[in-house]
Amino acid sequence: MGLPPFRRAGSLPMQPSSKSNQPTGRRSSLKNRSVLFGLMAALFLFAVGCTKDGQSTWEAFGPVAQKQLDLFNVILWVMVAVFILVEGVLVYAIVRYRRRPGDAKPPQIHGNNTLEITLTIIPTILVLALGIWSVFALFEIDKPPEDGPAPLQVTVTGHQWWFEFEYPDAGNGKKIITANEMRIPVDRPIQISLESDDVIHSFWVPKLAGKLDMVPTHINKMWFQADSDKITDDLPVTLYGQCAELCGLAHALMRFRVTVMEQDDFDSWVAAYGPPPTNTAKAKQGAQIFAHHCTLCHTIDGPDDPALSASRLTGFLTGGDITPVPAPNLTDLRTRNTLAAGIVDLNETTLRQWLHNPEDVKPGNYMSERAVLYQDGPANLPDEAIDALIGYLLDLR
Ligand code: HEC
Ligand SMILES: [Cu+2]
Repeated sequence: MGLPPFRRAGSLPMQPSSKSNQPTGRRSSLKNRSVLFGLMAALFLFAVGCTKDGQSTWEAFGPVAQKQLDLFNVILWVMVAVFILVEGVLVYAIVRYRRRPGDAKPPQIHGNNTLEITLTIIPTILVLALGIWSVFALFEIDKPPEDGPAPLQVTVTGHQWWFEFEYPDAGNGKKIITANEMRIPVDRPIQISLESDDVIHSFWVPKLAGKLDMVPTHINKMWFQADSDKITDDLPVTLYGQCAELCGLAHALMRFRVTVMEQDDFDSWVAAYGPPPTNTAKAKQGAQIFAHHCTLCHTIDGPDDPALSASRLTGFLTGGDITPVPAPNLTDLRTRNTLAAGIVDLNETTLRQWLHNPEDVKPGNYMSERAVLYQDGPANLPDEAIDALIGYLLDLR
């Protein structure tokens, strides 16, 4: 037959015998192939589905993200060019010089010094150039520029499954502890220390900087800045962040927001940070219920007392059914826009749902698991009590 031995008759679809013998099998394999193609296309669209408004890595709002994006773009496109070139030559050679029936055996050669040296030198230069440039870029974005404005310090602690933000000095020596929503002034470097109280999490705000792990017993440092000339919308602008390290049951529900504000607005927020007022009967009632049911885990009257935080953490790590756990500081809850680590918008309805049964809003969270109130599912609290709590926490009049 003139075919090499591995081409056994019937083993390839282009063999006339298989074509005439199994027409249905061929059609169904074509169908399978289109299904597969469809799935791949859907997966691709899904993968590129992060919109510009959302959590996009393709848009940089500051110098750190911009440098990383530049690096990424150059490496990506250089490699795309190399890929197209190499694959192009390969495919051309395969098609153009394929073996045809009756072809004589081609001359057998070995080695080609010029070609081998060229093909060693080009990739070496490419890899070295991109490597050296990457190292320089790393040093460049390692620390905020020294001649710029003084950085604002923020310590971010990862908890299962929410983020805690601590400003040792947010302005005029005022210390602030808040959760899940970080506020930063525009055009000012933010120096971040990353910590974790339980497992490894990862801190990621794509438009400001690449991700960095939050590791228990070890502090990782990073910085970023939001530049006003890169942000086209009016301030304040809200950016999306996300825990990027699988950290347990509710990992996918561990988001956060970064709100970029004018320095003046930031200062007003700092000045207003404090416990919700208790100047109405309802708020007083809410405060009492809060003191009774919630202060085991939550602080509401300013930054958490370090000794209390430590004892909550010990309670959490020692385990047991009903113990204190680290929980979001609720001092400024009324100034926030989201609830339970950015899962839902914060309003009366969602807060009611949360206080009625947190498990409905965020499956697996440690409030429903560990608070006495939720041991049998929904809270065992009268509606008026929940009303009073909402009025107090959100400062409703
Ligand atoms: C056993 C400890 C514990 C008790 C008691 C507790 N909570 Fe929580 N609470 C938590 C934890 C942990 C979270 C974080 C859940 C998450 O997002 O995964 C939380 C989250 C919240 C949030 C969302 C905060 C945010 O930043 O979005 C609110 C509001 C809240 N709790 C209110 C209350 C109120 C009101 C009470 C009392 C009726 C209460 N909690 C009792 C542990 C507790
Ligand atoms: Cu996490």
